[in-house]
Amino acid sequence: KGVFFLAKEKKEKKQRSREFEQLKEGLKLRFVNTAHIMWGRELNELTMNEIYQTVAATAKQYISDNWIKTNKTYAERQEKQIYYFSIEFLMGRLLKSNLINLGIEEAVREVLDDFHLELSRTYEEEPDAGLGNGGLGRLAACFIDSMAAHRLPGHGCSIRYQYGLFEQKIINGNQVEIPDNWLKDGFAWEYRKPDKAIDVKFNGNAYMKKMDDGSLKLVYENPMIVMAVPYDVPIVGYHNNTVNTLRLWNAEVNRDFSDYGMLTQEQMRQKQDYRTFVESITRYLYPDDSTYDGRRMRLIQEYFMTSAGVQSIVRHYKKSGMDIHAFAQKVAIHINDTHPAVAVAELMRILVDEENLGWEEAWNITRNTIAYTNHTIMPEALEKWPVDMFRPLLPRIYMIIDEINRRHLEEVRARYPHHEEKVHALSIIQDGMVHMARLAIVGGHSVNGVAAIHTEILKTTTLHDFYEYNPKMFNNKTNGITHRRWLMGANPELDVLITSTIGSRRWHRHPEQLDLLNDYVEDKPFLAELGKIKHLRKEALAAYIREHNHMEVDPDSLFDIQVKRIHSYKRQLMNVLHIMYQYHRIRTDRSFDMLPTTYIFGGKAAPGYYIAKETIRLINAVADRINNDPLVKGRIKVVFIENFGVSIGEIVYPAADVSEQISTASKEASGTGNMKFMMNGAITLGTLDGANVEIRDAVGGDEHCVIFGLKAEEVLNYYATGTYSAWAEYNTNERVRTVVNQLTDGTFGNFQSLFDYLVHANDEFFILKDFDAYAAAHEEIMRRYRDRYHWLKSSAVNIANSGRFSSDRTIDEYASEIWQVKPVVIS
Ligand code: 4GP
Repeated sequence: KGVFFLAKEKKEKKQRSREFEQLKEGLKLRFVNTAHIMWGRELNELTMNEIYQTVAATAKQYISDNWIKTNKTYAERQEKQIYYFSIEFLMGRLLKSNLINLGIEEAVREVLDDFHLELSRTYEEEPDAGLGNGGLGRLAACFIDSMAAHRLPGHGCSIRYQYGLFEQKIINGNQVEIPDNWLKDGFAWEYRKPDKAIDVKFNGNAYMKKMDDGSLKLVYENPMIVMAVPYDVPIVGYHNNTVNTLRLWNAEVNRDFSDYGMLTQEQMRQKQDYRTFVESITRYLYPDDSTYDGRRMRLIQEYFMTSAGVQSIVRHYKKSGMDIHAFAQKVAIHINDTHPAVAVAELMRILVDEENLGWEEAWNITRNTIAYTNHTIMPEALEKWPVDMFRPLLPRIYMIIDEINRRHLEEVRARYPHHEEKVHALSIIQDGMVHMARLAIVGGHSVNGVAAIHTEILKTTTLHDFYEYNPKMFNNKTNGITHRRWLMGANPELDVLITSTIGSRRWHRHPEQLDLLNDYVEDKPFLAELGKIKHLRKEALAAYIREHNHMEVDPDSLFDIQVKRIHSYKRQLMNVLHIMYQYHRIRTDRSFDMLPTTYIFGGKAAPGYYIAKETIRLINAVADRINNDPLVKGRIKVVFIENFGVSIGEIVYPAADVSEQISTASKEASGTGNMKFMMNGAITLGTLDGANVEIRDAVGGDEHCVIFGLKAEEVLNYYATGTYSAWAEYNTNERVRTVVNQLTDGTFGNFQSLFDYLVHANDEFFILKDFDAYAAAHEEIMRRYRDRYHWLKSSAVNIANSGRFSSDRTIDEYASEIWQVKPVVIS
């Protein structure tokens, strides 16, 4: 039997290598042809960027075959489709992940090799599609990857911003924002579809007119029409022929717009104003929200993409011959946070005004179609729009929301007679504001949080009244990340080690099978290899830092990393205060045995967020002082990595020994960076917040992570009772006082701003309160790191139990519990 098996295996191998050679031949032909067609020159005359574009165009030929097949199959089979609406999609680069998903990365590498070209260098040429800012946008990108991987007919809908989030530079220690002109060399993956453009209407006058026969007819006069042109991006499934679509909308002037011909000066001016306005709609991600016009522009963007998206779904649905009455059985619309919440009113508008359905039926369809995810309990992110802004801009949509609310409140009053407080709390329009989360909840059939603790907080606190009103619609879907990008793509050596250790590649498709590694977490040869790979990744990050920060860091030191948006609740400030404390100890306590540590930070601060920008300035001031102090002798290094984003993250996450997840408990809805670190073998140093709670469960408790600090109930209780005093903390805790005083005593410059924020503005996020516990947690990390065997074991335990944090698992839960959608095989 053994001999038979071996022979069979040999045959298969041979067969595979024959197929591989054929694939290479085909690729080579297409690659050379494509280069000639695109550039009209010989390969050896092309720049690196041109080579990149040629490789992308070659890959697109493999993608488009499957894209056509996929769309055809979906149309023929009339399967239910999912549309994931998100104002951000933080995609990063696509070439590498597309090649991995197509299963041709190795072949492309070898073909390029034959021409003395390096595939990895072509990767570097691709700009990050920075169509997002943080967690919510990256989650959307992981989700469409997982939907395609699991053969789910799921598509994205968003905006084609001309400028992504700004590019961050650090100049003299300060964040400077540079426009991110990511489209300047074109975007290789998009397909403009002008024939599929949609009109979106703003402004004008909408009212019901009484007709002669007594009936009411909607009149919408003088709307301003903006043309939404879709740019489609193919989303490639992993080794499965599925290619879904991310549709990005671009705002353009109306199709019969012309500013030629006989025009008066006044007409000319109007035309120009119109053009200027239209062209500004999709120019920037995050228009400046410190001004009224900036905030209004954000609302315009929200309606623009939502209206275009919903209209195009209905049009496509009808074109494929399906019955509008069955819409909710065939379409799921998911709204990622409240930005696309106007989808509720927009779908109602289409069903009632254009499809002539009765209100009741339209309402049932709408509610059964739409579902909403909440991503944060931070009050500033729960969107509300002043009626005075909303109504003139979207007159018909406002009428509809008003009617939705009127009917909704009738029900509320029937449920809670004589309880006007409840009516207030549940009203979509309240005190002159339109509450978007409330619209999303009332107009949908599901509300979910993004980690178990977050969902509980939504139920008990943030959305408590809605939970009481309709408990059944609340559910939890703990976030996940695509292991294809964040492990297989970012850490190929670790991929190989895992596969050869468990003897199978099956975990690529079934990441929960990473748990087979649990059999090896005490296996010394395996741990030795794991240690080597971590070192390799640390060397790669050190090389990046050498190139970009012009400084040396020691890959043998512990790499302690915090990368994420800079925000007070994420407490980068606590991290840097603790480094200041360690520095103080080095200077004052000769017996202090500091484990050589490299502290690495990265993240952008919102341009108008003063405390966040001061925190960046402090990190850089501390880095400057400590890195140049001979007394420290390299025992501490502090690095701030500029312009953190998806591609830099792919270098950073695999290199971490320690993952800093130190948000004030209750504030971080989930976090997803924590999962990327864990999957690459870092140990979590964190609070019991967001998904940290589930990470701790997954690794079996405190032996393989270090948890510290206030619990969510304690934090919420402090807020409720107002009993926390930062001033008292400052005065009674000597360690805290020593460090905080250094903010203004000139050791690092003057940071009165941060001093006041902590001591006089009462330290909203309990940095002083948690400081001692945080310092103790660092001691514990140092103790553990010195025991190499146990450290590596912990690292292995983290990897082995990270499978549940793959977005494949999350997406399966959405598909079966919220969307009721099944996979469709594309043959
Ligand atoms: C983020 C949350 O802050 C983060 O905890 C979560 O992991 C992520 O969404 C995905 O669910 N929220 C945002 C935002 O990005 O803009 O509110």
